Amino acid sequence: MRTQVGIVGAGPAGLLLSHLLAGHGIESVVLESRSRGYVEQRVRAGVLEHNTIELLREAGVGKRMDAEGMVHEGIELRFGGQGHRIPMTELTGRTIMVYGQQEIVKDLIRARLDAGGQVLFDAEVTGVDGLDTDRPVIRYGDGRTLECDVVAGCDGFWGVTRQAIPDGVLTVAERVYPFGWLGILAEVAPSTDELIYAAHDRGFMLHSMRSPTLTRLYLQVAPDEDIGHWPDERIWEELDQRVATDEGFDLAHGPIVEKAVTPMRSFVAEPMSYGRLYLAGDAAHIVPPTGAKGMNLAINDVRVLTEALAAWYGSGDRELLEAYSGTCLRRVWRCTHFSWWMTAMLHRFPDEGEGGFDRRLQLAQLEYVTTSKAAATSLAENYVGLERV
Ligand code: RFL
Ligand code: PHB
Repeated sequence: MRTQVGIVGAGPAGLLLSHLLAGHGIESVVLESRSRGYVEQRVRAGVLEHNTIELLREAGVGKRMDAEGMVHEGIELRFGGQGHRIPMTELTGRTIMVYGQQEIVKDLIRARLDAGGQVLFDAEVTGVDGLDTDRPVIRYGDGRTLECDVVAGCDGFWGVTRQAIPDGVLTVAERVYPFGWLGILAEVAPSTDELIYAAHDRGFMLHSMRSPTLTRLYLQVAPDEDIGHWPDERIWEELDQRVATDEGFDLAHGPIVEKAVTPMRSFVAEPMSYGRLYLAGDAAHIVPPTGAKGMNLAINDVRVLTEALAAWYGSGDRELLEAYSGTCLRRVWRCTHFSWWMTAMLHRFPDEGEGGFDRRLQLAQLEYVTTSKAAATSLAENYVGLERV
């Protein structure tokens, strides 16, 4: 088989890239190791920043998002028994949307298949050859091959495309955090209208949502926490304690329909390209979820890559392709900093220094961002998403 752009991975990055390229008349094939049902049910991100919302609308895949997504104008930071609202829209003029990543994945798969696009499920990529030639070849399934002009590595952190880059080419910057998140999805109406990020003495918790009848909640736990030690009652008990306020707060409980532990890391591989391979999304960089940036970065990468490929196919101009990695990495590092900063401010760390020094700094920082307009605006403009570059 042969195509123009061979895309590895049908996550938000790979699917959106295929869709955007089709808008420029560029052909692609998406190869995905998992089944369609699996990728459509995988519960992950929930927060879309302003640029992401706009891009999905411009690309003609925003209809269900606009009908079902929940527009948010603020978030709450909760600590010391009190809630403090960050009025993001008042401070920045922008809003965010809560709409599940798997819903975007469903919308994109439908759009690709309706347009006659090729998305091959249960097609695991085992290797990529000839990246330093102008005819790279992707190997998948039982001995099949896809020949293309360019390979887009959109296969996430554990994928194979980054591994295909020869040793010594990439510089990797990494931080592994000493905790993870236990995430649940519960069939119960959200207990608040806005997200709550709680920096409790017992550890961080986050109250998010997916719909008027589905609540998404997270608890800071050990990175290697055994989910078997967390029966539903224990999860609710811990959430109740961490979300509590001095006035009292009723967290609605309901049947838990999904639970999983995710370790947390920051990871950036540079450059994001090698020969005819371009990495996008989690294949090139990972952020801890505290800043809600991972999927938004993945989407920004493929926007930049689409423009670069359209220029190259259109006029043979390689300038944007050559600038691809540098253009993306500026935003990646801004978001890596923001995600690290939010993570550091909100979680309990195993070693907090002499007399709880680090904890005192966290509380001083929380106090500052919730009382200073300048500090709150800085948080808000990063959260809703900085301007496109
Ligand atoms: P994905 O979604 O991991 O998709 C990669 C796809 O590649 C496939 N694949 C292969 N296919 C063929 N051959 C192979 N050899 C392959 N190896 C892998 C995989 O099956 C998969 O389908 O990467 P992509 O597209 O770069 O998207 C990135 C996002 O998924 C990720 O950044 C976000 O989910 C991160 N994230 C959040 N991001 C946000 O912007 N806002 C949030 O609120 C947010 N919350 C979160 C998150 C991630 C979380 N977890 C579980 C890590 C909350 C959590 C708990
Ligand atoms: C989510 O709804 O899954 C979510 C929201 C905000 C975050 C991370 C995850 O920072």
